[in-house]
Amino acid sequence: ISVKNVHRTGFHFQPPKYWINDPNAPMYYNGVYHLFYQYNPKGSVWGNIVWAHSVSKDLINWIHLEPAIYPSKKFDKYGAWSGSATILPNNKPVILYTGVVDSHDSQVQNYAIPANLSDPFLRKWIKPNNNPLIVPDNSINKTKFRDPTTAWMGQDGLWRIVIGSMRKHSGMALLYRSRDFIKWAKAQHPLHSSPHTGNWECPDFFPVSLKNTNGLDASYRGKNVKHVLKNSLDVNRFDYYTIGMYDTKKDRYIPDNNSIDGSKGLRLDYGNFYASKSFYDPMKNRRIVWAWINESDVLPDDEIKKGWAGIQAIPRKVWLDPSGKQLIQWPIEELETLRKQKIQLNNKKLSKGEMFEVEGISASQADIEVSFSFSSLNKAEQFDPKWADLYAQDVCAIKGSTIQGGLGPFGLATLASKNLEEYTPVFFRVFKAQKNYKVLMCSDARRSTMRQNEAMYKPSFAGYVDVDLVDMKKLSLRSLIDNSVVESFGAGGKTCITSRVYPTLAIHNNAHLFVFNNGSETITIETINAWSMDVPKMH
Ligand code: DQQ
Repeated sequence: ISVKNVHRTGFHFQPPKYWINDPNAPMYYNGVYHLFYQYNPKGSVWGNIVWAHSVSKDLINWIHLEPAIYPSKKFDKYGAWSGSATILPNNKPVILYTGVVDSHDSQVQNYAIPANLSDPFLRKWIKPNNNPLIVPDNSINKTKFRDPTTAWMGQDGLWRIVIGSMRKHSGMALLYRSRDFIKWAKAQHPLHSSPHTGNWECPDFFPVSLKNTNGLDASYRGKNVKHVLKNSLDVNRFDYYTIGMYDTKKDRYIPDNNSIDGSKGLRLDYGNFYASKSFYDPMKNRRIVWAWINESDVLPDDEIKKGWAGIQAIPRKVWLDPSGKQLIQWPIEELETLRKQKIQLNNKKLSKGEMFEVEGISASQADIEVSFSFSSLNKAEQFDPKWADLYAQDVCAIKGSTIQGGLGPFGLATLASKNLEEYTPVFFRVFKAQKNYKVLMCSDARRSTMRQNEAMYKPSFAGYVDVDLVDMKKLSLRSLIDNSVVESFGAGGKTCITSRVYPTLAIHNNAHLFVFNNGSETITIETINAWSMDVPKMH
């Protein structure tokens, strides 16, 4: 197997070669899903950014087209950066994107429209001459003014967008309004801002239903909704969100009391997952979120050798948890069309220190769902009060998957070599804190590869799972394993963690998959359903 392909993913979205980053302007239009994305047509490191364009009928099999937007005019000569699509009344799509206008990264906002609405793939896009639409006023830092959202319309008939920005270390979502989509005026106040959060990239603002898992169009104005504001924090490269109320009179977004901005807040994914963007899919009445999963092999040299860098996460349906406190995400159902051989196991007990192999599927490219249960919480280990100030990731670094616990650690050892020289464990550890139980979910890359290099990024990614184990002594886990990526969904999608890993032994047919329990409490595996995953068409 050549260096180029050893770690290449099988069922994640990728072009044939070179660098990709942010998903841009995902949309559904006349029977076709579109995905644009930041792409370097000349190499496998970031640079020369254009908007690559792919289309699909099912979000799984893709046709790659010519780039839709590439730098050519004064208003985007130094780069066509991220942006979003809006479908205007009369079914007319329009893209808003950030143009870079000089070598200092000064930014403006532009629009592009399809050249020919009767082309089912919308191959050609026009950048009209009245661009740029929005230039930064004097109060705005020109180099931190980018990534316009999908527009939504208020009761007053005005369109609104937000643009990511920063002023004096406060991250902010600048609000602009327009009647005709051409002339835009900055609102006096940002939609929302938060001190000490640094620059906000790729903001995403959308309504979620309090009633069911259906998605809502950005302009939805009914009752029984909350709003979500997501931003991608430039300082640590994670996607954070809050849930709150959109005050349409003041045109401001107010996060709920328990929903906080910044690095102590909720994350869409507690691993490698950035610059996400959602869209409303009217076909299936759902909201779908895309995100960029970058490489973690750190040395740019690796990427040059491979000839490719970056993948898109499996699209996830996203909705509000019935508690109203967090989002739930789940791989879109279309992914299931790639499931091949299946194995199923029921009712298997795993006592302390036990481990068994899940055989009969290809462990380097698989979809696995497991449900665990246990009969008591008594053995849960103490949660050290000192850990309250740590990030979950740091607690995972302290406890890991091998230090024996009480209730857990139990879970999957993914992309494992036969003798466990390499593996990426995805697991739970349950702690007893002062007032409640805390469920830690980890996807720990520290033993993922034998490759020795100080620059390797092998974090012990982790997040807490907000479940009530007193009522239901069960935890479920789903992992999508794809050669160099493991995307995991805890408790039905309450906590999601994506790891990029680069095994040297656990590749292709030499990869193994185990289930383990290193806690003293016996765990019952109620069911395992696991499938080998097929390779979709991407050409
Ligand atoms: N990537 C784009 C920017 C955006 C950043 C440039 C986020 O528009 O802020 O490629 O990854």
